[in-house]
Amino acid sequence: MNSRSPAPVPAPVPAPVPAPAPAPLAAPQESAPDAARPRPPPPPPPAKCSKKNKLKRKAWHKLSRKEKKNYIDADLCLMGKPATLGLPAAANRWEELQAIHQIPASITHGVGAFLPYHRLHMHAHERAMREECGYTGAQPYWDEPLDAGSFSTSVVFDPITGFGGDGSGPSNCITNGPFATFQNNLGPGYWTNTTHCINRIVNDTVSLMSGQPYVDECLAKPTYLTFWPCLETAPHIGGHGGVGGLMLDPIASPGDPIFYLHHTWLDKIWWEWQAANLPARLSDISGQNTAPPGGAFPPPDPNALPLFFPPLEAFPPFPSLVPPPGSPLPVGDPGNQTTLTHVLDMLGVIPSQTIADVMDIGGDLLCYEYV
Ligand SMILES: [Cu+2]
Repeated sequence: MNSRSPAPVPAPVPAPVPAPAPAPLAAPQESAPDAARPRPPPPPPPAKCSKKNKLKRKAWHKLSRKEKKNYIDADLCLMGKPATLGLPAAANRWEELQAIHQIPASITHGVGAFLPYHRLHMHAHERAMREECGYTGAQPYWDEPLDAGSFSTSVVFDPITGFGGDGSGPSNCITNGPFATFQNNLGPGYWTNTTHCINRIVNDTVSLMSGQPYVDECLAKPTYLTFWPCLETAPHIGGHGGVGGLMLDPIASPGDPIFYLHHTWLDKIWWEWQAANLPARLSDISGQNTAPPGGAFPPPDPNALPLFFPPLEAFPPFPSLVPPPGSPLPVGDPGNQTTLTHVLDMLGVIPSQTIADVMDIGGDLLCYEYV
């Protein structure tokens, strides 16, 4: 199903000219013809995903203290690693993962690629932690219905074992926990990119939209075309608006490490929906590639459960979802219909993939399960 190659493959090397017998004093390396240069080793064959090697993604509240610490240490490790890709304002590896959300935000929200894009983004984060910071666990998720209506007392905000608590003071900066001193260089919004703290304005009322009735409403939808806008509305806004502050910035929200727990939760719901009708839902993708005018979120369904929209004045006004003129934007699909061949551009942070590559979480690319 991987019609695109997942990783840059070295260009084919011309057939080597029969080499002369090894000479004791070879010509200096730089003057050797290309064909005579040592070849890079071929990339290892992709590991086959099996029940045994699937990463087990667990709920945050079920992790041991040690597992929580390992996860947070891996985030801190990424924050301490230099950036190498030249993405605007990204000063460390962790912010490169934020930049791949910020730069294409207008074509990854309010569109059919919303869920596939965020699935791959979660994988990019999990993979960076494991491959670059020695993390051996999987990406955990926030089981949000447990805390719906009472985010302020959630274990995720524990200052010792979690991500630190609510913000305070004029800028609503968080004041405790492992990220209290982190200075984030991206956002707010597009390209404004000023250095700021991680801030939060926890809102228990808005967090009601993370409740089980909203999840169940979405799980009952018959098609991706109705499921995805449902999920992007209440459960999605419940997490972003319930935490508030940076998390409520639709463009730069991965500046708060909680983002990854929230979007992994949404990914779990999507997988639950897919798993309820396999294999049909491994290829059910649809939607538009351009967000509707007026914002990323689809209009609320008048027959749906009540929506508690976050107080927009609690954060500097949302930047327009339209990126500044001249911004380079990757193109996912020709035309305005989201298809399986839609390219999810990771801007070099990890290899880009197609939507087809991420439809199955138990495929060779992703290879994880929710437990
Ligand atoms: Cu997003």
